[in-house]
Amino acid sequence: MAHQITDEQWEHFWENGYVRIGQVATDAEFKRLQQRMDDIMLGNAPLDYDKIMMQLDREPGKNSPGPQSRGHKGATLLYRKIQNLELDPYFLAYLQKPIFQEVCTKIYGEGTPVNCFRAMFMNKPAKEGTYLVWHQDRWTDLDRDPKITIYTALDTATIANGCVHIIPGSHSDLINPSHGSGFLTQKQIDDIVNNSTPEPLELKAGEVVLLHNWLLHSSGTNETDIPRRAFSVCYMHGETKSRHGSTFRRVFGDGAISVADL
Ligand SMILES: O=C(O)CCC(=O)C(=O)O
Repeated sequence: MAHQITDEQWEHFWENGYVRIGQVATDAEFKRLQQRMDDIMLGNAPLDYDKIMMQLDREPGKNSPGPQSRGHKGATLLYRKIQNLELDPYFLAYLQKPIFQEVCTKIYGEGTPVNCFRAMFMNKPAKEGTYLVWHQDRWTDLDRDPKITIYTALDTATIANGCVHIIPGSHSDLINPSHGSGFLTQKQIDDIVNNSTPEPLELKAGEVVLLHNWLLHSSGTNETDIPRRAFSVCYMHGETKSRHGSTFRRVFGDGAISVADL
């Protein structure tokens, strides 16, 4: 099959740690994803919610996000994060698009099995949202770092509604090589971020961007009446092991799950 991502786009990715690839879904598919996300939050999707990790943007009565745990937390659009969306047929079909397989092949090599580390909704509800501190996407329990995240804006993302900010080129340095967690300390933020030129990653609704997992990024809160919803999928080498015994679903290669399995 002809490649859908050009050499120039790959050059941009390797040099800067990210690249925009435009909208890859049809308008009808994309509208379905937007609608499905709201249906999931409102409890109207025919899903086994006990398998879906759902976190409210504000814990009732508190000024901080709720716990990250499985199960529906109420019919509201005020969720911050929802994971395990590979269990939803619409999101699974989307994250298994051939263009995303092409990306994973480029990153992990021809024939390498690929698992979904996480298929995640990240939301800054209208007039709400939680600041996300500068970090690289790394996890202490994995025996190797996943390298690629594919991020789709479900709404137009602007500075005002809390778009992601990035530091282009920062993927070439691993900030905390020994401990494996991606979050920066305040001192590292002072030393690294405040001496760099972060850029807002403003996106059109539907636009897709490839993010190197080591690219430093953060995001703010939403000052507007427009929600800032996004779907972010981190693809990992299929042989990656979790020291905690977590298991991950194969999405490309032999034994990959399909919508019919759900
Ligand atoms: O959407 C956001 O605000 C942040 C998302 C993020 O950190 C990620 O996708 O890795």
